[in-house]
Parts: sequence; structure tokens; C-alpha cells
Amino acid sequence: MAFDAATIRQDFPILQQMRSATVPLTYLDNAASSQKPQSVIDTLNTYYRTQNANVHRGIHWLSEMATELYEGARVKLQKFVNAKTRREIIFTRGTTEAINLVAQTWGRANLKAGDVVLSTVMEHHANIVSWQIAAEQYGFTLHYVPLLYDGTLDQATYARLLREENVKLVALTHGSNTLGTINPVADMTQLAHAHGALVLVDAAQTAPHFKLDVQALDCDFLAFSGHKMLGPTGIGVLYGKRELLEAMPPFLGGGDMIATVTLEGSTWNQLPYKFEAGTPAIAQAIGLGAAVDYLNALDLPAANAHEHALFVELYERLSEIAGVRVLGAAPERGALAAFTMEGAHAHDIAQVLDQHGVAVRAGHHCTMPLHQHLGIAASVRASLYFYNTAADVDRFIQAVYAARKTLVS
Ligand code: C6P
Repeated sequence: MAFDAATIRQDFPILQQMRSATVPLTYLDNAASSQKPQSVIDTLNTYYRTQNANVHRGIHWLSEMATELYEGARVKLQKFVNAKTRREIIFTRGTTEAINLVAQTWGRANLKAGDVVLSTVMEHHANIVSWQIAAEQYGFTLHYVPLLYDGTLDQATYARLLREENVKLVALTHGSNTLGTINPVADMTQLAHAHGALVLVDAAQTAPHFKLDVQALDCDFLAFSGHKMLGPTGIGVLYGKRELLEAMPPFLGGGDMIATVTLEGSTWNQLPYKFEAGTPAIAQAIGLGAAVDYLNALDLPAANAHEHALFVELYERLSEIAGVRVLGAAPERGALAAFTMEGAHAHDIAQVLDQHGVAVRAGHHCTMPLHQHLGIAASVRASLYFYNTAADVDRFIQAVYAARKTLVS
């Protein structure tokens, strides 16, 4: 049976809104943040109305209930990415914090002058700046895998850098938030491991769309954000292989991450608590658990096929518009298209689109080095999710034509 996006949309109250009395809302900014289904909203509501307390601390009814729900969410996330144990799932504020955690703890313990971390030109700032900061602190060198003309990674250079440089870690995005490129992370991980390097995968743009399997990928770390996959803001996950996490020093100091504290020094709690200092984002973690329940109940292959068909339609019709350049042409890509229009600035285009009720992102999408590589300052990005429909694509294309008419003389 075909995927019924029109029915699915009923689960998302925000999508029932109009932009104005006569203009429907066309939400195509999903790569920035997804909308939330009623079940996630209800879970948050129920939590605050009937279950709220701090976790791992109080020996009382509410605290025990909150702890059970919070730890239950961890198990849902463990199964979602097929981690071996729940101890390998660390709740963070999101992808950014997860990457910073690895850079600051694994980096501090393992990187020194003469070592190399390999990132790529297509990374989000989170997977570049975290390493730049750590490089300054710990003295290692940061290199970047360049891109080919179609927006894929230059695999020959990647292999050469692994051969010739003292690479200790590869910090690699699974899916580009600007080019849409899906990188062959399993193969790239295998090659990195053959050269003794670990791999951190930024799965911010793929976790919402695909069934990830950290054991099949064999990556050492994997980071993603809850808010892009139907969950609340302020919650995300760092997956790490247990033996690596065990050996890493803590990130933040405070409550819950310690075993003992004296005035002279402290010892650390077991995993995952060693990396979860202070009161965690309890409601948000439980809400993310509800988001995972929703995704598990969805026919994901059908949802992907639906999204992909919409993307092909959007990509082809967008590419036909005079003066429009769609960024990236990777054979395997996610359902997003960033573009420029000759004679029009990205922010002006987005503004006209907004008047037509179409929500997109304009700017550098936190990929300034990639935009510099492409020789542009900014682009407009439309990104799809399974609840989008053919009518959304129609309205978007019509709005781009309207922007062209208004902005390009
Ligand atoms: N990209 C976008 O509009 P946080 O902000 O921590 O949830 O996620 C950071 C991040 C890391 N990696 C990739 C590939 C991403 O796309 C993002 C977030 C959003 O493209 C906001 S900049």
C-alpha cells in the first residue's frame, strides 16, 4: 500500500495551521528541526502533569517513576541504533554537545602533537569547530577530506591521507545537511580501522530517516539530535563503544557523574552516568523515547520511498527554473535540496517564500567552509520529511517562481 502522508499529517497538530487566513503552511525546514506528533506532545504533558521528579536521587514514588521512564527511554534509544548495551547510550543536549564531548574527553586522553584528526569539507560546524578548539588545546593537526565536483567525498584522497598521515580519528557526517550527500560510512569506517583510526559519525541528518545500526556500521562513536527526529529540543545521543567510553575521562563535573567525592579528589560513576553530570533533560529524554516509538510504528521503507519520490519531483522541477543552481549531485542523497538563484540573495528568496507560507532555511546552514568551497556565501534549503505531500512541493515550486519574478530583473 502506498504511504498515506495525508493521514499521517493528522498526527501533527502544528501542520494543521494556516500561515494566514488564505495561505496554508508548507513546512520544508525539516533538516533544521522536525515537527512533533501528538504522541510526543502528550508524553511531555503527561510527564509534567503526573510523573515529574528528579531521577536517580529520591527514594519516593514519583522519583522512581521518573527514573524508570528516563532509563526506559535509554533502552528505546539503545534498540533504535542497535547498541550492544544501554550503557553505550549517553544522553546529551544534541549532536553538537555529543561531538564536543568526544573532542574534549577522548581527545584530551588520546591526542597530541603529531596526531591527525580527519574531518571533511562538507561537515557541519559542530564537526569542525569542536575539533579546531581541541586541536588548539591538545596540539594535534586537523585535515579535511576534499570533495569531488558532484558533492561526494574524494575517496582516493581519503585513502591516501589514511595511508600517509598519522590519523587517529575520522570525524565524518553520515548525511550532509547542505548537499544531501549520503556518505558510505560503513566502508569508510572499515578503511579507517584498517589504518588504526577511530571513526565518529555525525548522524544528525540520517537518524530521522534511516534505520541505523551501529554494530553494522562498526563506528566507534555516533551522534544525533532528538529534535530532528520528532523529539523535543535539548536532547540528543552520543553512542560510543563501551571499552572506549570506559577509558575516557569525564566531560562535565557535578552530581550523578561521581562514585565518591572527598575534598582531595573524586572517582567516577559507571557508564553512562559518568558522562551525564547534573540533572539531565528528563522530560526531553522521555519525549525522545516517545518519538522513537512513533518512528518504530511507521513503515520506514514506505516513508523513505514517499520522501524520495517527493524529493525527485522537487529536485527536477527546481532545477528547471532559469538561474537556479541546486547544490550537490551525489547519486545517493537525502531528501533535501539547497540552491542559489542568479540575481537574488538567499535571504530575499526565503522571505518571498515565507509570504507564500513556505518555510525554508536561508544562509550557510552552519556549513561555511562548504559554501566557501562552492564559491557562494549563502543558499536556500528545502528539506522534506515523511509528512510532506505533493501539494507541499507544488506550493514550494510556485513560490520559487514567484520569488524569481519579484527579485530577478
Ligand atoms: N543542522 C540545520 O539546519 P544540533 O544543533 O546539535 O541539534 O545539531 C547540529 C548538527 C550537526 N550535524 C549536522 C549534519 C547537522 O545538520 C546539525 C544541525 C541544522 O542544518 C541546524 S544548524
